[in-house]
Amino acid sequence: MQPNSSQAGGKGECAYDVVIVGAGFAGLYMLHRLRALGCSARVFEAGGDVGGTWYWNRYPGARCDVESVQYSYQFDAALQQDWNWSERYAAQPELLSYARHVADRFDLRRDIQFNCRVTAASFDAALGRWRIEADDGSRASARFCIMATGCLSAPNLPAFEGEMTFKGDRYHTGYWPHQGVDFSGKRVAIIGTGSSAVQSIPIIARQAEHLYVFQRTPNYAVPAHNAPLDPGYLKQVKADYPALRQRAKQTMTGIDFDYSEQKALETSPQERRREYQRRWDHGGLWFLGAYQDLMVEQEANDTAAEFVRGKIRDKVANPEIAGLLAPTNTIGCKRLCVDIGYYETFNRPNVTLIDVSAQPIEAITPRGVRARGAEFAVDAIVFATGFDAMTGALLRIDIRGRNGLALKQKWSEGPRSYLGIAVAGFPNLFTITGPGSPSVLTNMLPTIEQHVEWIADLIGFMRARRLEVIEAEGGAEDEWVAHVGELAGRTLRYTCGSWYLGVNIPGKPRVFMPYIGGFPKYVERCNEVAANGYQGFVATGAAPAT
Ligand code: NA7
Repeated sequence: MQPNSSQAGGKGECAYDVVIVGAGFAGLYMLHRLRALGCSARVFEAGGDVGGTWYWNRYPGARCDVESVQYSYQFDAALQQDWNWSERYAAQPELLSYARHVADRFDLRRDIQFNCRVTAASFDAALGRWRIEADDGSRASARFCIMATGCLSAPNLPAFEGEMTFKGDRYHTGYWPHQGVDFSGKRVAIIGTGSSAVQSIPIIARQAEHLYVFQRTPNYAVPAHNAPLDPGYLKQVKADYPALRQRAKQTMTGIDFDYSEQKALETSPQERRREYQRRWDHGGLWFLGAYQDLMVEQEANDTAAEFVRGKIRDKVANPEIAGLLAPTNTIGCKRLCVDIGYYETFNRPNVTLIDVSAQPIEAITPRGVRARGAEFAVDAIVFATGFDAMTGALLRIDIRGRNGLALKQKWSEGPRSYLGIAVAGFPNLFTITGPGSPSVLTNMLPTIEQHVEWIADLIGFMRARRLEVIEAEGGAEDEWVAHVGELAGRTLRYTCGSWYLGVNIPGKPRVFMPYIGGFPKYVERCNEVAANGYQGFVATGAAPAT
């Protein structure tokens, strides 16, 4: 079906069945599925190419923390068989090549408009269509608007006094220069010690003359044991792919892990130590699968946390620095980091750790960073300060539903969504991996695929019945929001100042945003809703002809 430039919109406005915002892994697959339905679709992408997260996050050491063979699409068996991952955890350039390969393989680029940031989307109730505006002057209208804007795509730049006075170079890990940065011979400050910092610090430290790490909260990291993928292993995975993907779908995280059914508190200290060591030697997020009570019982969690603190003390030569690097909060409450030589980096003579937990950074000065009463003169500052997670990318767009209701207003006390996919008052708008869905607590690729397929099925259902407008019911939304909140309150993930709770952004409502009930339960619920004729939605047909 071809877009029509005069159909429903004003001058210069193209009309489509669907507009998709974002050409990351979600937007790419959504476009592919919609084409199969015969829909006309246009993707608007702020970046200059496909890839989303992996287009922007080019900081040194950026790589996925889920093994590549699982952090990949499964919708196309031939793609899955043809693509060869080179490392256990793919680095950003390889992930970006993969996204590009998918775009080319399925001829997706012709429906994607690059370098075009969507600034506004509003629902025209009279026409039953969305009107979309972008910063390059593009205008479009569409029956459906699908937000594939990512969960960690709106960089967080905290306000530091004097920040603009700094005379050197400034970088944010989530907005890294495409040509890369050479820190050789430079004095560098890095602010933050989350996943992005944990990945980049060892590499920047090897280049820089001196690296100053400003740490507000220490983080737990488990070793990646990254390595090139052995062709024999890859062959074995490919032969087992259908079964592997099925097994993964049965786990809480959507990752084919060995999750223990045992409880830490019912296991002897010697046995526990053996199990933690086994998982430490294996590497990666698998560590937290050691016992099923780790994220529910603080006492159980303490045993895993203490094991990791012991490893930090073993790795870091200076006991005072080891003490500062050792977290005291719940392990897994903030996102567990997967590292390559992070703690060992603090044994280098050219790395200084500055604890800003009790006294915040005082200011950025023309020469560097002032903290703890001293000025640290540097040539460059790296802000590894994370993202306005889950809601940030959506709320940076002026999204308006029925009667001009702004999403920002609707979500002023925290995000409200039915299944993390649809919002009452915002008909025909869908969010892929939105707040209220498992998203960031799971392997993003299968989670994205499940959302894309569910939304495509819904659109197919509507087209088959000549339905024009569908909207989540307020009651269904309320019930879902309450369910998501109730589940979150039962876990230890609720106990620390994480971005899952919005604590990293001043003024953001403290709401645990992702659905924590696990991938299988979530999928079951989505399937039930669909099987019951999209229960919790109201659909109407015969909107005025467009
Ligand atoms: P994160 O995990 O949100 O980390 C941001 C870091 O920046 C974290 O250590 C913060 O400390 C620190 N931060 C933020 N603001 C400040 C100020 N004002 N002063 C000092 N330090 C500050 O973001 P990442 O990019 O590392 O990772 C995001 C996700 O991407 C990650 O979870 C993976 O899923 C992939 P805090 O902990 O808030 O005290």
